[in-house]
Amino acid sequence: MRQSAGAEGTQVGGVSVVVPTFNEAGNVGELIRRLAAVLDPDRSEILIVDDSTDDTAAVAAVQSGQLPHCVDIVHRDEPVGGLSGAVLVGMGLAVHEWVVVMDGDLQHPPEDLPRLLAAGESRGADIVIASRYRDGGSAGGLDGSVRHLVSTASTLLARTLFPRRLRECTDPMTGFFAVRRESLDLKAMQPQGFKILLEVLLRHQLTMTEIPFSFGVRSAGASKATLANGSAFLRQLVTLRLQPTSTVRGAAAVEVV
Ligand SMILES: Nc1nc2c(ncn2[C@@H]2O[C@H](COP(=O)(O)OP(=O)(O)O)[C@@H](O)[C@H]2O)c(=O)[nH]1
Ligand SMILES: [Mg+2]
Repeated sequence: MRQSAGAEGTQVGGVSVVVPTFNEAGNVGELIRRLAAVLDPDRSEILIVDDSTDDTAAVAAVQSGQLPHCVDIVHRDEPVGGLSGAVLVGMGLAVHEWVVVMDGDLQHPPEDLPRLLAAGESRGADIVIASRYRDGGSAGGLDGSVRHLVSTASTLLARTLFPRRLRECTDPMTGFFAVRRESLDLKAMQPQGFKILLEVLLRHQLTMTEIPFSFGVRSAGASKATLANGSAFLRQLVTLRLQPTSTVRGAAAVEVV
């Protein structure tokens, strides 16, 4: 990653930003605009992998047309693997050194990207996890006490089932992270449901680090999380527990900003 001074301040390069979208027409334009402000147009790309039934792809195309940045909009008529499947498609298309995965509803602030990548570079990590539960972070944008409870309980469950691998990972449920593209083995992943980070962490040997971040309030539209996602998460945990997974090489070396 290199930083350069763009018209709007410091811009980062060497990064492919993967955004899964499902009916985010009210958010995707602002997301692309705010991402563009922190990305060097010559050394970055935004990959929108869209399964929408609304005009998310059209809105994204209009916004992209006003920018010098490389924005690819992949619309899937036959979505396979839901959110996680979409992220996998994006990872497969990515060309830059770092792959950032983030949501399309602005709950993951684009302005945190430079900090995410700087942590990976300065600490020599393969993956940087943006954590809501690290000191200085916040899960305030979770919608209501039930969502807070589900998030806390599922985090606890995952860390209990993988005590060694996830010992130093405070937020294995987050959808906001940066991973070095070359450290990914896409064929090793079997995505299902919402929790792609678990697949990334448990099926690879990665040195990881975390930064705290504040999970914002969804900007427009409604959450796509359903009870079915909850049961997919439980199936995913069982599958990962029963299958041999890789050892996280640097799990003990987590640092915090
Ligand atoms: N491509 C794709 N994106 C999805 C799908 N389901 C959810 N998303 C996107 O994944 C991100 C997280 O979903 P969201 O509904 O905000 O989940 P929450 O933050 O847990 O409430 C958002 O950008 C959604 O648009 C899906 O089936 N396919
Ligand atoms: Mg959301």
